Amino acid sequence: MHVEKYTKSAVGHLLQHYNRAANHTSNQDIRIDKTKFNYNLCKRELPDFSYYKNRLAQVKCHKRADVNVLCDWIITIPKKAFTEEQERHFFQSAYNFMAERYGEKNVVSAWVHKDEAGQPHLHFCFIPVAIDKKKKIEKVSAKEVLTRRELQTIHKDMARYMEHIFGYDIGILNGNTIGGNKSITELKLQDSQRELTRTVSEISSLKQIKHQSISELANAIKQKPSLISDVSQAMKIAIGEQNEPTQHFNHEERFRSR
Ligand SMILES: [Mn+2]
Repeated sequence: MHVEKYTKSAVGHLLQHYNRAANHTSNQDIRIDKTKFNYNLCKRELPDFSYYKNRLAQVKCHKRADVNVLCDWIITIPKKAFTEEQERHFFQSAYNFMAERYGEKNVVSAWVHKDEAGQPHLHFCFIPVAIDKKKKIEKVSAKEVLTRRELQTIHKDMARYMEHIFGYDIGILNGNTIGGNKSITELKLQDSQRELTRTVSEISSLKQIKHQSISELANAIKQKPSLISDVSQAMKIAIGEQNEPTQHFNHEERFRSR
């Protein structure tokens, strides 16, 4: 099991990726004939994105674009012979454990993917809500929810919980290297999302580039993902975070644009 954190700009796309509402016919890693076997353990009346927006509106959240508003614990079923019923029991138990730990109302979706290469796995997606001790209000803070201590203890706690449920040590995998609990596409998607978010926020801080140029850039990146690092580097040079040998950068410009 391992966790990923995402900013607002990634959420819409991610939720569609989890529930397979996005078009995945071109994705080689997803076997679309098996998509019908996926299921969501989080039953809501509202669609996931609406629920996410509603819940987010109930808690304090900084407006900054780099705030992590969604976390995803990916829990892979161990490579053992499980019946369909045992598998469901495993994921339902994992869901119960996580919902108890992070608050049921913070759960946005909990899809079990059975249509990817590797083992079936659960994407336990939630808004990281902590209590502001001073103000006594709920606030979004991945930092305070997923502390170092939390990351050190959750694996052990979950293993103990599962042992209690199943009567023996089920052997929960730690980390994302064993068993391939994540498709390469997912990993790539995350990297691109992260880079793109960074690049786009850097671009918007420049303000000189019109909206259309951003769409064009996004399109270009979609077609050639390797562009991202070039663009990102170019942006760093442009806003003065990185030097280049023939620097003709105008510092006034930098301050005016912020
Ligand atoms: Mn998946």
